[in-house]
Amino acid sequence: MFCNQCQEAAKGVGCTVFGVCGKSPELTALMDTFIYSLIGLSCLALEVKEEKELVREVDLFVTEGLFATITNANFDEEEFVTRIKESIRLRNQLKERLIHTNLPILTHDIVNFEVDHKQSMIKKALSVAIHSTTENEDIRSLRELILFGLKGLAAYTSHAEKLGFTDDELFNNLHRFMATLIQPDLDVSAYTTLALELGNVGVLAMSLLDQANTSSFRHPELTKVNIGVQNRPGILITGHDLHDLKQLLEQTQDTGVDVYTHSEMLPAHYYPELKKYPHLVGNYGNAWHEQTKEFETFNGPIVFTTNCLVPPRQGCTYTERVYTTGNTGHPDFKVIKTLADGTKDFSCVIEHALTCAAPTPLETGEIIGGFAHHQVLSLADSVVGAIKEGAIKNFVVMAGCDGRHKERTYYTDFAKELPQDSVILTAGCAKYKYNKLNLGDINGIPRLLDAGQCNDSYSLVVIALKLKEALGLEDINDLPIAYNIAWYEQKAVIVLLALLALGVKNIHLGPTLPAFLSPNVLQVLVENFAIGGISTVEEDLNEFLKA
Ligand code: FS2
Ligand code: SF4
Repeated sequence: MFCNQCQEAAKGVGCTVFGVCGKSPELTALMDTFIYSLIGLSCLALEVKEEKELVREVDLFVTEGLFATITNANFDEEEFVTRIKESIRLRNQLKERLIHTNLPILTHDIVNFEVDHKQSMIKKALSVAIHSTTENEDIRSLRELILFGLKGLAAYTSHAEKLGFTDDELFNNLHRFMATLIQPDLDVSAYTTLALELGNVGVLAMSLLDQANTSSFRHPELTKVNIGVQNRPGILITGHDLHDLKQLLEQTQDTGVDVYTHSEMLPAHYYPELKKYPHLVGNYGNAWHEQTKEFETFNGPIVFTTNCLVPPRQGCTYTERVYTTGNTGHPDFKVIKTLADGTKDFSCVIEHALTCAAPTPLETGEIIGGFAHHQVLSLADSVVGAIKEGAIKNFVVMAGCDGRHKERTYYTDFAKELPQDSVILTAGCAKYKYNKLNLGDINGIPRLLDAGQCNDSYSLVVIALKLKEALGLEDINDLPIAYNIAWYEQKAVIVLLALLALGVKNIHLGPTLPAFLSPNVLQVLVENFAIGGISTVEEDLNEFLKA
């Protein structure tokens, strides 16, 4: 196997024996063959434009398929066997529509290969995995950058679609960029341009998702979230899918069961249309990688709506309490299927919860969040006033992901050591490294402004653009904002490309730089965008802060 898509890639190069995340060589191979089949589908979808219904089915299949291959989303080999078969069925349908043409793609292996059983699917990966498609390490690096960015793009597109928001331009671009991954005539310069262009599509996806979330649940607002527990049985919901949470909240009303959020589901508490449910009682625990400890003490059932899922360890007591839905999966966990009308029936989870004890408390108190663009802009006068009078000297965007690596304590230390006149803008599960530090406020403005999930990094850009306007600056890079971003999986890749597309420079990525960036590709990013890694807290504070 070879996989280098996340920050945990073994030895900073790639996992070759077994995934640090728990992905087996067989699962990796199935995902590789599946992605190959999806690229073929995208190539055909670009040609079959007049068959609108069929193409929309393919749009969604490719989107959901890419999402399922994101780190820590799905560990179920049989799920990928089923999806590869479905991909070939759809491929043959699309080919039927093109039978009267002599398009070159129709003779390509990518739309003709046959794999009818699991072993042949695994074998096929040896020659088609994205990492083995070229000897040129820079082209390989750029193809990986684009593929991993597309996975993040697919996740955001999928979330928006679940709430009824789609954009043909997004799907067309998804297929267009997928098709570039097998083009033999694209050189390093063409792929570099494409990678940066993909960032613009990322902005479009994040903006659509922002619109979907805020139209469905209204604008996030300043909210105090309880981190203690109540005495009734509870269901813990994790991942990023707010649509699933909404359905769970409706179905648990008046059942005697409380709902708690875990990890990236925390920002659900900030939305008026979700926080209005009195039985959405609090946030339990911390970031995703703490789940192996925290699920033990939660006592009730747990619902995974998206990544990050950690495979259960031997001897753990919670396996029979875990349910997955959507693109997440693990052979040891039960599945909540999507019904024909697109809804989900959580009644078995609710019945299960009623047989369980209430959660064991982990901590007490409250955390504050809800500082997405609408809420922050309503405070714009105070914020601009504080900047002008020098009370706020710096903002530091510390968005992104949390992870298991010990060196991530850097982010806790960085937050602690920041001067008192600095404000952290955060989004994503990275916040758990410092969101319980009680960092205080500046003239009533909290020193930690949490905009929401990783996809709400878009909110931080909106805030930056508005501040630029309010302060009469020419360039977004003239703002007193430093970017110290922690990354882990592929949604962070599309967020990074989106920030670059918006012209943001001097982004620092940590705790380590992506293993899939070749030295030459990294050099291009350094020269054009001054991208860098991190060093010690002391050195970085000196280097990053402008004033
Ligand atoms: Fe955190 Fe995991 Fe949010 Fe990432 S829960 S690292 O998928 O998307 O961030
Ligand atoms: Fe390794 Fe990350 Fe790939 Fe898992 S997703 S196999 S940890 S590089």
